[in-house]
Amino acid sequence: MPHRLPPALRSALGDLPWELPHGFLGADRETSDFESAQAVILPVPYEATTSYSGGTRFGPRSILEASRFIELYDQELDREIADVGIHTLPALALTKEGSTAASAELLSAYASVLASLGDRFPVVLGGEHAVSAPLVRATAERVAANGGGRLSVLQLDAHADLRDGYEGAPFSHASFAFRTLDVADYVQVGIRAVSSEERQVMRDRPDGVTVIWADEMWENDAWMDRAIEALGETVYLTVDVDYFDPSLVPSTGTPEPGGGDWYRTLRFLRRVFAERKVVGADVVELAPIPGLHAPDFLVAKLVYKLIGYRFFAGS
Ligand SMILES: [Mn+2]
Repeated sequence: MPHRLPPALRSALGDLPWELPHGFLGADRETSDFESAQAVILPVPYEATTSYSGGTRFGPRSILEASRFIELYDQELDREIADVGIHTLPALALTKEGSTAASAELLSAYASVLASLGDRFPVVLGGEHAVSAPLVRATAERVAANGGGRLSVLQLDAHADLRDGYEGAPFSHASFAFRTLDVADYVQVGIRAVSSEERQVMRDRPDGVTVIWADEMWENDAWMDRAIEALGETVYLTVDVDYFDPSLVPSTGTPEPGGGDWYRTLRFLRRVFAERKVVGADVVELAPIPGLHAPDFLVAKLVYKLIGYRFFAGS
């Protein structure tokens, strides 16, 4: 379908086999139109403070590219999730004048995006995890302004990101959660690499930070109840892809052995979406490895599942 062709060319060239567009799912204009879309993808390929190995700025592009090859029919939910309409915004290129300026820019940009979305479900594709601090803050402020109470953040991650700044940068990928403890409570799942200081932050704030250690997840499913009970009514979901075992997703800056697998994670997330109101999500820290497509595809499919669960988790 020649969705992006100018009208003047459509009649003459409309039957040619044009490549799919490069937005999420390669969706054509009819199914991805902003007005009718119920979900919106915002790529934020921001990378400044990655500590080990880089490449997260290529994450959004690889996720979008891989998403073009996802089967639209979802066997678990028995429907084409894409029918909800998924619109992909242009990528937001944040300022390079330091992480503090970039964070402020994203806070104000995302607040404006949220104000224009209405009830649409936003999913941000990072970029490094530093982007989640302004996303959480803007979401928390909007939820509070609408009388929704205090925001809970569900963080799937190998790391707690509870450092009070890292290598001189207050808005670092390693401190996004600490930076937002004033506006949100955290439930952190899959954690398996923390500093002594972060462990102390967890001990000092038992109500503000609930931790599900990765090794607990492999014993039985009791952690799922504990995690969901700790979540308030309104939830923001942030997925650092290093949450997954690196045998599934080696394409990330600081991989840690252990962590989440595919089906257990989906089972948990479906319950979260069914039992709580999830108002937004981000998926960050994919640093694609050229030629290794499976992790990119996993992350793209995860994003598709999140959108599916948002609208059909209880069905
Ligand atoms: Mn992490």
